Amino acid sequence: MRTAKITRQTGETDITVELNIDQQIGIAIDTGVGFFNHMLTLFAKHGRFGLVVKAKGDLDVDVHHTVEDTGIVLGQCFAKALGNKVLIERYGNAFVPMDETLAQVTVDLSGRSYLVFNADLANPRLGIYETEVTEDFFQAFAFNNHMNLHANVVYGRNTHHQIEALFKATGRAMRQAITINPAIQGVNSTKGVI
Ligand SMILES: [Mn+2]
Repeated sequence: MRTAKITRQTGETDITVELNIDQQIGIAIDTGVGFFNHMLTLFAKHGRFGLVVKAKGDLDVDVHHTVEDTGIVLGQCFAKALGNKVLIERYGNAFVPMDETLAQVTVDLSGRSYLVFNADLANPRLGIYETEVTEDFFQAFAFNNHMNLHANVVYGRNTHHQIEALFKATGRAMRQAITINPAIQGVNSTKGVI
């Protein structure tokens, strides 16, 4: 069973993430940020991940530290749970529509960190969530899981729909990429290591 549990404490945040990528044992998300809880719950549901997140951050400042640092710990948990990545598919791609919005996410668990993020988010705030931190979350997640993450809103109007479709698509793309395929010999790279 591929699992990880990591706690990270700084002067700004105190975050614990438990991840199980082989069994959706439960989803419980508590970050103090309603919209962000909604997004992480969707990510886990559509990725079929077991995910428990407890994040206490300095929300009296704003949501930035809490959201970015949760991305760091979630990325670290994936890296730890995946280990040497033997037999995994490595690549994943998903298109997810939500009403008028279409999002497309492609991932490569390559060992190299890169984020491409294209989304024109017209509404700056959803509840206390500041929508610009969406890119910061994906940056932190991609860099701490040493992966290429291309997150694109192809088109859309409603900012809630746009971000929600991105998180769902990321969950689905990650599910593909971490899937074990016995037909693969070693790791899925001619270099022999990823
Ligand atoms: Mn929603």
